[in-house]
Amino acid sequence: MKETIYHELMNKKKKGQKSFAVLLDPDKVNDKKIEDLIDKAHFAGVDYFLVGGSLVISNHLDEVVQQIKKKSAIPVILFPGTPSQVSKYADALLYLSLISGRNPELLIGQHVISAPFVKGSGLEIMSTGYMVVDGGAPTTVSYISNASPIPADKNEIAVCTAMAGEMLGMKLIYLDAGSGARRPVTEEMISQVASCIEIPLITGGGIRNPEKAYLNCKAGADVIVVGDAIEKDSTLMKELADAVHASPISIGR
Ligand code: 1GP
Repeated sequence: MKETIYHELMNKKKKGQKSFAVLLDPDKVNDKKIEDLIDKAHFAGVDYFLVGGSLVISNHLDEVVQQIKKKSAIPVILFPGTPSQVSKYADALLYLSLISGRNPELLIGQHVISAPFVKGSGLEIMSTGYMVVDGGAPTTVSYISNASPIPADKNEIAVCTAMAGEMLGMKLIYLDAGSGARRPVTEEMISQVASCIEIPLITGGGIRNPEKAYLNCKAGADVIVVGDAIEKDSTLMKELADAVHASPISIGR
């Protein structure tokens, strides 16, 4: 199985380099918007595009991915809300298991059904322990997943969940407060989780400004994902990317 992007993420982690990923929801972009986002992403030095959404209502995932690939060398990583969100034109897939929830379908059930299809896609598959943290309001992901998020102040639950995910063989942990979260995951939770795992840590959900992106990196996040804030104001992309790339190696790690 391919491991190109994962090797890159691990190498960056060893060197303390942080990555900035822009999340595109295929339901919320059109051709013109994608072109604009790609131009801005090149200018900003964005490391990855994540493509996906909790609900993909439209049917143009392939077209969105192909359009990005035609114009850009920035790797495209799928972040699927459902198993059908697979496009062979992407570079990699976050193979998510919702380890913060207790919904067996999202832990393993849907994976069993889609396994031959996913394997046949030829994508680089990165198994990801997906952890949803309470972001202050019900988000699409918590509603769709029918699973309670980890309470925002229960750092120890987040730590134990991430540790279990790593020991089960997951290659990445994604701490997510959900798209447009009122309250993003706290630096305290990020720092505690990061100090207990050796695999790369992705954080997202409600990150709206460069300061928060920077602080998350300082707390130990390896990849910062922003979707909603950039959808509302794409000029933020450069400042966010600069903040992530300027982040120091997190203390003690
Ligand atoms: C959502 O982590 C992602 O699953 C990104 O969140 O859209 O709030 O930036 P935002």
